[in-house]
Amino acid sequence: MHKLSHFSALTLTVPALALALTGAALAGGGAPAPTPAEPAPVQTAPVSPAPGQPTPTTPTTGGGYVPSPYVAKATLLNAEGQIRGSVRFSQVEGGTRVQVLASGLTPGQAGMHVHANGVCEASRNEQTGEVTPFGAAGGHFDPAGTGNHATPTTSSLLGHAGDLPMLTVGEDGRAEADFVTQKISVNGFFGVMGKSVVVHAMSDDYATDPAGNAGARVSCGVVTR
Ligand SMILES: [Cu+2]
Repeated sequence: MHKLSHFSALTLTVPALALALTGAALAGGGAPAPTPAEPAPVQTAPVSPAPGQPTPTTPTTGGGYVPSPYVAKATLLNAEGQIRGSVRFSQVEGGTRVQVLASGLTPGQAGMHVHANGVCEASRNEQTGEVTPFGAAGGHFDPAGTGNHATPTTSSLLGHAGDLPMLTVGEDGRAEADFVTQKISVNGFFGVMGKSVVVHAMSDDYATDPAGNAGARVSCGVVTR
């Protein structure tokens, strides 16, 4: 790890990313190749637990918020555009804390994922004409390109980073969740900022590609500052 202050590390990140992008665009073009940049190595908490470290299930700071600039939120809307909950992401010791309050869901277990696009519009299949609510949110957030729908504790290098634990929905259609995960961060390579959160109608089997057989997209929220 380079001994950089937070300030200099931050200022280096954007040029490094720009170099990486330029390098990708110019690949094969004969231009001088910039030093390959690893994906956003600074600013974020480790995504994977250190070897031998248990996965924490609660924040280590007494359950309160940890003061941090690394906070993001999403307002969940249903397909009619009505507010149906909120999701808060905060960088805490041990990972990213995710706090969910949701309503208007199908009682039982409901799959919940970070999806790749920060858009909650419907999509339309050009061939069949079929409209998918929140289809524009795309597939599961998978920055490592694993193509693998997996469990909420699978490393994001081996499965979708966006595969979050299911919500448990009461008979009143409401759900609450509060957990810490190491699969995602607020910003950076595994960052949820600018992505979306989608809650589904059915349970997630944590296995079936691409989306765990979790059924229709019931609510969606774009993750913003
Ligand atoms: Cu999903």
